Amino acid sequence: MKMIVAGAQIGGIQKDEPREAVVSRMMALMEQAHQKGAEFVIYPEMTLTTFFPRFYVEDRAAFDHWFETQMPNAATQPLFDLARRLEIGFTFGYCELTPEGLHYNTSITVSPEGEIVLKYRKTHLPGHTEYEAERSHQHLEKRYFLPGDTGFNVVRNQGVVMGMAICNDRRWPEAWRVLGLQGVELVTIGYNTPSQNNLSAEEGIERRVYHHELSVCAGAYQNSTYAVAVAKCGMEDGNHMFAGSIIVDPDGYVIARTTGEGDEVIVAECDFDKCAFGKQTVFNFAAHRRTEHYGRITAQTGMKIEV
Ligand code: CDV
Repeated sequence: MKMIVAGAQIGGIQKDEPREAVVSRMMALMEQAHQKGAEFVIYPEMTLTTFFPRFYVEDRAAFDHWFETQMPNAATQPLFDLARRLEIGFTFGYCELTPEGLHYNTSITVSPEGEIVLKYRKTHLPGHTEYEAERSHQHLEKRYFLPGDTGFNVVRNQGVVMGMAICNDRRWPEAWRVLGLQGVELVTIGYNTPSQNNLSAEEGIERRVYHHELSVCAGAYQNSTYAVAVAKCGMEDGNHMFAGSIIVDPDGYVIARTTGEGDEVIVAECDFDKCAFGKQTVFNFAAHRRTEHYGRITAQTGMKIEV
């Protein structure tokens, strides 16, 4: 089973950029992906807005305008329509405000028929809840979002077992393994990673990009799955986020990568039959996993030094 998949990297989205303008950019990228033969397109985390958790606001409701109460909605419907016309499936991230008033950092997978076939709400929220004066940059995801309540699920879409993770999730092997245990063949990940967001002068952009790539390649290899990680990047409201969008094969090799920091499409032909080899050999979970020794993974959150 072969399919060309596309990563649609998006350059910075400024505070006052309307959803409609962003959706036009997404549609232009989808057209390009289609011209390259792609049947599935992956967009970044929080594709529709600026990465507002870099800003502090006392009354968090003042930021509700960055959330979607419906999906699709008037602004995004043209993207859904185009995808249906081109017979393309896609996934993108947005900020979700539920009818119950709950806020999530969310991603959806949409079939070529325009149906939302899977929703995922970000599990691992980085950063902090309150303004921290000693920090050079704020990262307030914990203030504006609840930890996701969906867990990591998969769906068979276009013949492929697909699952989603969002940004910081890619650094957690637990997320990958939960998807791997469900036979995932394509993990899609959108991200917004600031090039600078703490006080460590030593952690330059090069090291950050390396850790990003290391995490995605390891996750793909250790679960014998394709993975596509796609950035929103470049300068946003005066802040830089790194690019580095990649498509990775089940051996953990990068098979396509972006070269710039703006809107850009990358494609790769994925032969999903290649996922079977690792799943049947080194990572044959049924044959080799030893769950009797993994209790701490779910019983304990933080590190405990007992010696
Ligand atoms: N949006 C994110 O989750 N960003 C984090 C940063 C803050 C480290 C990431 O893991 O890329």
